Formats: sequence, C-alpha cells, structure tokens
Amino acid sequence: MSDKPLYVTEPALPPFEQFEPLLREIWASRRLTNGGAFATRLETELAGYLEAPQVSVLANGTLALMLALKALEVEGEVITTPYSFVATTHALVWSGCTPVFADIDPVSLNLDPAAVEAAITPRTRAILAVHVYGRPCDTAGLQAVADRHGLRLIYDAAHAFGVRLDSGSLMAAGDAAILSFHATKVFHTFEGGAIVCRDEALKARIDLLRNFGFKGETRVLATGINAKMNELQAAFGCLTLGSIDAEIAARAAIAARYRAAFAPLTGLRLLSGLPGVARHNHGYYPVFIEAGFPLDRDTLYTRLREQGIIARRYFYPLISDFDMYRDAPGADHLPVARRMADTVLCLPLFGAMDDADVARVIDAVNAAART
Ligand code: T4K
Repeated sequence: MSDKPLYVTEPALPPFEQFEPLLREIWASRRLTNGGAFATRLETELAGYLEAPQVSVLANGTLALMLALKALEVEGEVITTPYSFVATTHALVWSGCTPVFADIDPVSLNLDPAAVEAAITPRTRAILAVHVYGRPCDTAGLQAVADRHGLRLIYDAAHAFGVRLDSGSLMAAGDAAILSFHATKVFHTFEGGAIVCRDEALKARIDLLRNFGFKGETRVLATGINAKMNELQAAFGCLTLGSIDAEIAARAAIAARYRAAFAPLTGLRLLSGLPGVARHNHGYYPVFIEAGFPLDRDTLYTRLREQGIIARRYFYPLISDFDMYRDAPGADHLPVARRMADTVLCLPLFGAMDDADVARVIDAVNAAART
C-alpha cells in the first residue's frame, strides 16, 4: 500500500500545455493586472455559469468578504456562524464590525434563523451566513429575519461554487454572496475570489473599491483597497471553468463510493442531502464520529495520519473558541456547533483521487471501525 500522503484535497490542475498559450497571450498583451482581458472574460463566463447577473473577480475570498461589507456599508453588530473557517469572522473585525455568534441548525449545519433572530439587538446591522461544505442555508428563513429587522444579508459562499437549487441559483440569495477560488476549492485560480450580486450599482461600487477607489486617473471616490485579480489567476480560471463539471462529477462518484462503504458503520454519521438541492458540488466529505464508533474523532484522525491519510477537522475549533473571539457575544452558548466541531472529520475528496486512493481511505476507516 502507498504511504504517499493523501491530503484532504488537491487542486485540480489541467495539463501545463493547456495553460501555455494563455500565458503567451498575457506576455504578448503586456497587461498583467488592473482589469485585463482575462479578468473581464472570467467575470462574463462566471456570470453565465453561476446564473448570477453581477460578478466582480477579486484577489481572494477574504478580501471579497471585506469588500462586500464595505460596499454595503455594514457597521455595528453582525450575526454570524462559529462553524466556519476563521476568515469569516476575521473579515468582520477587519471591517470594524462586532461579530455576534448564533448557533447552527443540526441538519444544514448553517445558521439557524431562530437563533439569529434571538441574537438581534438594537445594534444589529447584518447577518453573515455561510453555506458550509456547500450545503445551502435556509435562505428563505434568513431572508425573512433580515426583512423583519431591516438587516443586510451577506452569504459567505466560499464552499458553494457550482451548487444548484431546484428553484434557481443559490447565488441569488441575500444582498451579496462571496466566493473563494483558493487552491483548496472545487473551482480555483490558485488564490482568488469573487462577489456576486444582483444590483448593477453595487457591482460598480465593488469595482471602485477593489482598485483603491479610483474613478479615472485623477479622482478617488472612496477609501478603496487593492483587491484585484491578476491576469494569471483570471486566465487560469477561464481555462479550468471548462472542466469544472467533470471535476464535480468525479467528486460525486467518489462521494457515492464513500457513502456505500460507510453507511453500514455504527457511530460514523454521514450527512444526508438537503431538500431543494439540484446539484451538490462535493467540495468536502465530512463524517461525524459519534457514540458507538470504537475510536473517538481525534484518535481516528491520528490513526489515519499514521497511514499517510491527512484528513482535516474542518471546523474545529469553533471560531468562537479562538482567544480573540472567546468573549464575543453569543460565544458561550453554541451547543449544536460545538457538538459538530467536536465530532467532525473531513476525509480526502478531490477529482484526481484514483481508485486506489479511494480504496485506501475506505480500508483505513473500515479497519478503524473494527478496532
Ligand atoms: N470563508 C470560508 C467559509 C472559507 O472556507 C474560506 C477559506 C474563506 C472564507 C477565505 O477564502 P480565501 O481568502 O482563502 O480565498 C484552507 C484554505 O487556505 C482556505 O482557503 C479555506 N477556506 C480553508 C477551509 O482551507 P488550510 O490552512 O486548511 O489549508 P492548507 O494549506 O492546510 O491546505 C489543505 C490541504 O490542501 C493541504 O494539506 C494540502 C492541500 N493543498 C493545499 C494547497 C494550498 C495542496 O495540495 N495544494 C495547495 O496549493 O486552509
């Protein structure tokens, strides 16, 4: 059996020869960044693929969060989930907002609209929800809370690229959604991100802010930042968007093999699909190690590591357990999120896994289950 590390994910990379002509185009144009042809083309192609009217491509997902908050003029308290990557909350603090944590729903693993409503104070200005693992939030429930209290609703859709609902695009929910195109994501541009919205004026504001606030050569209209996507990133995105459906299909096949292998195991809980989801993107494969499994989560994590299988505990610890957020409002009572963080393990899942890789993970988990 191979002892080559098998990581939780590996970036999809097309043959280098396919990227070369695009690199030559960039060299010939001498346009490397600041709104080049590939960045413009990627925005158009993403708008089509994501069924999203307005797309602004950006340097990464964290800056996308910060720009969305800035463009929507969000200040004050923002209710958010503790069960996410730390960037979600960091972006709030970098933007001068106060994070307020609310608990998650045990099925979707996303913000529970009732918990959000209970956390609202006169200082609340917005909700920052996450479609964790690409599992859609209760968008109707959250929108109803936002509407009742006059709040902005922003989605961190970093995990949700390519997820489709029966009712249309998930990207249409809320005031804006942000995407991450980091190398670990289903669709990536090495580093990268985007904001998706419906409002043309909001896109114009985001585009201004991503380039220092410049309007033309001599006027600066806002305290912008440098959040532009460069041409290398954008060209790579244009290239790989063509194979994204194949990447998602390959992941779906591996996820189906995992499901068939693990469903009979006692104490290893799998997530079920959510109603209304027409296509999942299989960005992650989380399992939950509960009572009845012979090993606890951390022992299984270590056991797999010893065999070169680098599973990850996304998202443990909870964001609200990091020192700088321990005293934030709501951080002391998040029982559902805590239970998930303490039991979750994300197994390797990426399109380039071969049959032997998949069998290696299945055999290792099965062996642990027989301990
Ligand atoms: N919101 C949410 C909900 C997010 O999950 C994220 C990022 C963001 C916002 C912010 O978006 P960005 O600003 O990042 O665009 C990773 C990623 O760095 C991060 O993008 C991602 N979420 C988070 C969930 O995962 P780490 O520290 O776990 O990554 P790392 O470097 O340990 O990589 C994981 C594994 O992937 C490695 O063991 C090997 C493999 N890998 C990784 C890279 C970078 C490769 O094979 N090649 C690579 O180039 O955070």
